[in-house]
Amino acid sequence: MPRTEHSGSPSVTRERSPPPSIEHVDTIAQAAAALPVDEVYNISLQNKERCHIYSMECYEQMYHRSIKDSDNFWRDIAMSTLRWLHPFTKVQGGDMHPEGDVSWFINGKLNVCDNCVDRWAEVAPERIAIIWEGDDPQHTQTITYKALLNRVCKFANMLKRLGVRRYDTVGIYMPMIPETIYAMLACARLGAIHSVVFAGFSAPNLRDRLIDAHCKIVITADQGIRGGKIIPLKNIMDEALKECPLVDTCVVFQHQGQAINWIEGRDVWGHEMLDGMRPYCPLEIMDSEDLLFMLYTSGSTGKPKGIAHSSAGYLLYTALTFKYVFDFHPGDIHACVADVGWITGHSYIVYGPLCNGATTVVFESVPMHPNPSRYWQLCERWRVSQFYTAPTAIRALMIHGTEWVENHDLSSLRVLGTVGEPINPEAWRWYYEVVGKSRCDIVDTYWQTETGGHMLTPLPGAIKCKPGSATRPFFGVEPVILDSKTGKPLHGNNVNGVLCFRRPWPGMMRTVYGDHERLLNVYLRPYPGYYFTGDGCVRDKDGYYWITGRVDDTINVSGHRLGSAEVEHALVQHKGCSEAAVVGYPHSVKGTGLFCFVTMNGDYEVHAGTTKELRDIVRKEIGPIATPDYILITPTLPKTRSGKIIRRLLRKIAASETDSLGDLSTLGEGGDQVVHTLIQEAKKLT
Ligand code: 6R9
Repeated sequence: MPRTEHSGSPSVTRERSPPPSIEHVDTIAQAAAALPVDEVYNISLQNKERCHIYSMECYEQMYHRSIKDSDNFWRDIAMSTLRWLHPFTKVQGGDMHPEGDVSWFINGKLNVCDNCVDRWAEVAPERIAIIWEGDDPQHTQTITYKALLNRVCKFANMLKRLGVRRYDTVGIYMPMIPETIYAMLACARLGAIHSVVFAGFSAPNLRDRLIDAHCKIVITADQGIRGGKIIPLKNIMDEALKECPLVDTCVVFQHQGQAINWIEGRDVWGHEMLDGMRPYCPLEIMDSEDLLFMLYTSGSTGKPKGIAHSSAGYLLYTALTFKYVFDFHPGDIHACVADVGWITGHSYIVYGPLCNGATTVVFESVPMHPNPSRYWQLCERWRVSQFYTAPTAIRALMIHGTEWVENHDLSSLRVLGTVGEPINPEAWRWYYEVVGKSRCDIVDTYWQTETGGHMLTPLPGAIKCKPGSATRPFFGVEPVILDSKTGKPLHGNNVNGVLCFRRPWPGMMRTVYGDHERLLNVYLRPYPGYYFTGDGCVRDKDGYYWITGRVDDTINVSGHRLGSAEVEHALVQHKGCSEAAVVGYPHSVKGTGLFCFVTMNGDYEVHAGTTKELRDIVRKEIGPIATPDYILITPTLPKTRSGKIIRRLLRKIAASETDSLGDLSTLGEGGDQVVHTLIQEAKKLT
């Protein structure tokens, strides 16, 4: 970018009597009442292994119905899974054509917070909703559904007092603490749209997201802490707010207690204000299609997109995938150790689990703090049944050996999930054998911020795994592999192309906030009639799906999607940098690392600290997740005759695949020499 001015389980016999036995429910009757009718199984603690979808035949039957009798399939599930304040009149509208705007459960009225909190507080008030474990393992909190309702209502009343009304947008820049979850649910209660910004993002990134989302109010904490390292959240917020004229209120929660700047008239202490609030707050009656939240994700261009999700469709889809993919049964303790700043946290820490009345773990720390057994301590301590993490964390832990896992009683674990990037078979096997002791199901779940919930995934008890494959489509999902050049579907097995989806599913994004054209241009127009994922994919001889990686200019670093353009834009902010091109290369822990090729202005003198300055500028502009692995300062970049950087060549050089450079004829004058020099320089660097 040029510088600019600025394995199978026993089968289930469905029985309508005795309800599940659950630790956190005081009476059996309450447990039964808490479940939708179709969930009353004869589950006992002695036989927790039984699965909802207990065989391949069962999966195929349900899958078939979800496609061939889609309206009835989704109608039944929507009616039995959610509490409606007013029933919907039509199941689904629209299709994948740009003009065919997708909608679900049309005219239905509900409140997401009611579904996630109130209905469980009514039937199982003493059940634990949230288990919080702080960065310091000594710091913990358990919050029952009754307490959750109380806190969310107080929170909602506080937001109301501060002027928040339905459809307002609320910015949330918070550490992984219970207040963050209260904030999200309080917004849902009021019909306000939340926009959570990952607390590892820098001030410029935060600013851009707050401006784009039109936030007038933001919620933050004094400081966050991860792995013992303090993150000065309020300072970063102050910096961002200097250029957010719309924001008139900043609610601050005290978490670490160190001194912070205070702007009178704008800043308010959240905990102090909450004390004065009434714990009763009526619900707003929302339409199925009202937006629940937006979450920013990187695209091929520099500007992140506010992916916006609906209320009913999103909630139903996360609830259903949570139940089936993690084979959730009442009494299970679910630990998704992602951050709520990402979609995984939204869907599988907050909305999916709580909509099922589950107990969900909110984990503030990192896998290595204070040592590499932290995850397994967490699993042992809370008797976790489902554990969900990213391949990058597994790879990082593998390096430290098996002894960190072996000292822990992991007998409560049943399902182990991964998300964010393809998992290499070696890491898969380690997860299966060392963590799961070869008796847990592994679910490699493929999905995106845009899809709301799992799209391709094994189902415990039904779909056999092949390490590295996300296996089969979830109910209602119709994957199609297209030839990237012709756009024609590739039928049958043993095909390789780009992954698209033919039919809408309830959890599909509804718009890019404030820029609906972008939804059409990025996802629906590339292959008319299909939703385009941006991922390459193989369907193997058995009909299993294997994701081969992004086919656009986004780079998946440790499961986080970054736009090469974003990183390039950050690099050219350095006063000496004239041009930058950033590509991904295979990295043993991160999956993909960032290799940056930069050229400096002729009058700039490169010195020993230049690389560090460039690296720091990226950290400052985007955040530590985007820290470049390699920066190669070069006099020129390989370009076509028309002046376009040939990224294909840079990818090869970064990956040290220089004996297969391919066609060099597009290179401009002297290009061969440029490439030769780059290869030598890259070798020296790596
Ligand atoms: C949930 C999430 C989405 C992109 C997606 C793909 C990659 C996610 C994957 C996977 C292979 C898996 N991805 N899960 N690739 N196997 N199981 O990660 O959302 O941050 O939007 O990223 O991540 O490339 O397109 P998001």
